[in-house]
Amino acid sequence: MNKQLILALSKGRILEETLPLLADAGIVPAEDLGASRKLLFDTNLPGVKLVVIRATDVPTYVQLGAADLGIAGKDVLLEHGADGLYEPLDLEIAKCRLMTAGVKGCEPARARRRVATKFVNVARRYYAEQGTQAEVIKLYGAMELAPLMNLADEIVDIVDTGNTLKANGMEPRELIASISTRLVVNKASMTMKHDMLKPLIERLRLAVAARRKTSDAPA
Ligand code: PRT
Ligand code: MG
Repeated sequence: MNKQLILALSKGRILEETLPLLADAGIVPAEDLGASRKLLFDTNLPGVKLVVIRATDVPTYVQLGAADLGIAGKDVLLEHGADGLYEPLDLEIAKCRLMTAGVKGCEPARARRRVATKFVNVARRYYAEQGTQAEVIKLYGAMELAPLMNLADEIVDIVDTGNTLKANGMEPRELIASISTRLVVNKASMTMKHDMLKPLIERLRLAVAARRKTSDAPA
């Protein structure tokens, strides 16, 4: 049977770290992803194709089977819900933290806190679990501006070094989740295309393990 596998990659920051990892795993696009406006690419492996799409669309493509597998941030997966997806592998790239943050030195005093974020589902779930009343406001970017402009008391956002918060007079408060990039697989594909998927997942698993060994090695 003439089967093919489609792997959906997240554009942007994650893509920059994904391509070297794929190369370590022996998966190489047939042409330079940046050199054309194409979105669907062949690879060196027969039957394995790549699509490069918005990070937030990756879980949707994989869930609905338009792609067999995908690479996406855990933050995006948590926000999406990611029902109907297997998550067989932590790729250990693009690590960061999903946190609450507020204006430095300010206690969140309001009985009903206003929270600005693009992670509305994660935020609602988190504040509900904490027993904190929160009005969650959806923003599409520049979350750290919201408290400064009195749009919100607090934000839920991704923090890496903390420099962005600091530069805007804010500080991180509570950790919601530690984030890294994950491999996700469509559940039906996992069964129907297991013979093709298994070796591909294994290649990636070995590449991640090899990197971990290198980074753990004494200097
Ligand atoms: O452009 P689009 O709206 O689609 O999304 P995006 O710009 O958020 O995507 P992109 O390309 O930045 O990649 C986002 C993915 O990378 C996230 O889903 C995470 O899984 C992962 N990631 C890892 C990060 C960071 N580190 C990160 N530092 N995503 C975003 N940031 C941003 C953060 O939002 C904040 O503005 O960097 C800033 C914080 O960095 P520090 O170092 O100043 O704390
Ligand atoms: Mg961006």
